[in-house]
Amino acid sequence: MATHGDDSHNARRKFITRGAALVAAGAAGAALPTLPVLARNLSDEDALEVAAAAAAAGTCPSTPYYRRPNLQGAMGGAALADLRTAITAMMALPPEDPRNWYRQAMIHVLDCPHGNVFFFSWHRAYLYYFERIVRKFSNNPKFALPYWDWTVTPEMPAAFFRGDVLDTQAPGYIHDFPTFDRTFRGPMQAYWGRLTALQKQQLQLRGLADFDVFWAAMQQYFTRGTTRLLSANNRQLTGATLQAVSYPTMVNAMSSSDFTVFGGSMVPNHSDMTGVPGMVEAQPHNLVHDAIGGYMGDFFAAVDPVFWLHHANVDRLWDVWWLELGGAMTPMFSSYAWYNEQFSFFCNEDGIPAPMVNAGSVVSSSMNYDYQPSAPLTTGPSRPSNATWPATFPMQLQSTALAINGSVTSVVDPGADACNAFDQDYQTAIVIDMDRPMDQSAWRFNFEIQIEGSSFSAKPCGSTAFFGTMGMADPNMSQRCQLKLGIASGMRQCLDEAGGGAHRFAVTVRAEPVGSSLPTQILNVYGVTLISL
Ligand SMILES: [Cu+2]
Repeated sequence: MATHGDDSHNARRKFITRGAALVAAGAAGAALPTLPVLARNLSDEDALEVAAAAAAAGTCPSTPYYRRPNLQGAMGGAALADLRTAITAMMALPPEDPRNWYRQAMIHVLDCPHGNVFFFSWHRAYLYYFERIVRKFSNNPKFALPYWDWTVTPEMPAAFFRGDVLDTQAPGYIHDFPTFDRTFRGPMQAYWGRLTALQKQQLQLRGLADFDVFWAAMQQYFTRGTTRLLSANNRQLTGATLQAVSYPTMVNAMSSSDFTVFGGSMVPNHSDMTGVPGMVEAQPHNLVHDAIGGYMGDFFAAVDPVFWLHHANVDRLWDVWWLELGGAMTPMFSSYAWYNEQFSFFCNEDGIPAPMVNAGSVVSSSMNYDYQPSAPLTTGPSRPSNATWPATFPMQLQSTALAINGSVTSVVDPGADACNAFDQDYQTAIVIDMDRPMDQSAWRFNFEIQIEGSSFSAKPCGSTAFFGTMGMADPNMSQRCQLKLGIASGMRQCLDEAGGGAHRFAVTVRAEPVGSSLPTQILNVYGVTLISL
């Protein structure tokens, strides 16, 4: 085939321009155009065509529009009732059917990106097809996935603890690996035999080189325990998790208009999980997963129905950031690798494979849905491009070995301009560069800030954690990694107590065990950097 580099380039530029208009229209509440669903494997040129068509398509007014409801609102109960009906039906499907409840959850194990720039768009596509399947099996063509806004309601909804199918303790859930193995090994082995070359390549990149490696991971999820840590009488998010979902943390997470800060760093492909997660992912997303525990604590998380409401909220936050708070997606559209990345493991409501290119799962309005508004969020002031203070402040490490229940401290003097900016709520973050733990789900990192030599106590300024154990078999994963933490309030508190002027800050990172295992590994810490967002 002839290449038309110029044409593609122009098509993409057109899409960017129109996409921006489309987004502006969406934000203004105008009627929104629709996008044909990408239900086949698209070439690069096709993708550009479809995206351009989508942007031009104010012309398909007949497709219904879905508004995903707030679980706490008037529509929440009815949506949960539909979800119950659909889960019951999906659990009853044969294990060979890709719409079976467990089969849907295994898509996450096989393909979900975490810690990189594909986190939001991949999960958007996953929710999109799941929602279509629920529409079919709830017999409600108007079903839209409800979301759980944990910032407003930091406790797991009671409906998930009532012994019906929303409760993972209900009959119908499998809690022992032998039963799971008996039911699903054969069908999954057959599925593996039918994988496309692209799927095999993507699994390889993920460290799932063959079926046995995958199945060992499945066994591990059951071995780690499937019972939630939260219970009917203990539904509250507490401590580090409560801070991670709090309003100040969200303001910080929303404040950078750069998608690779908000949404995760660029990596060559979505199967590569060695990037730096965005702050929504690393803080509320990961810590809520960990706090709920059971299936939610690892990559088989989508077996727990609350997964879908948790991720609907994460997905909603992407829209809030982009459509309401001035986040900039547009630079991403010129990244060929990001725009054309292929997701190849989804299926539609008829059980037919439904490959998706990343470009197809970026604009929620083009996927025909939006969100019922929840409590408004804002951004804090961000560093202006002509700021008199630097964007990054490398800190001096005072020690380099981090063990469970141990800590490392580093110090920096950001100078008077930066301190003044921080004192006026300019948003800041900390990046720690260290070894990736072997058992990454067993570690949590709590950060504290103190003005050096101050008589005031250190201020907790947030916590971050990894999610899941995926990739433990992948040699690429046992290497250095970076975690970024938005500082919710510690900096401001320190400065308030210390008065104006320049100060030397000390940041202490404490490693704390999550769950019952107590890792003995010592992590090397290579650097800590303070960032002005
Ligand atoms: Cu998740």
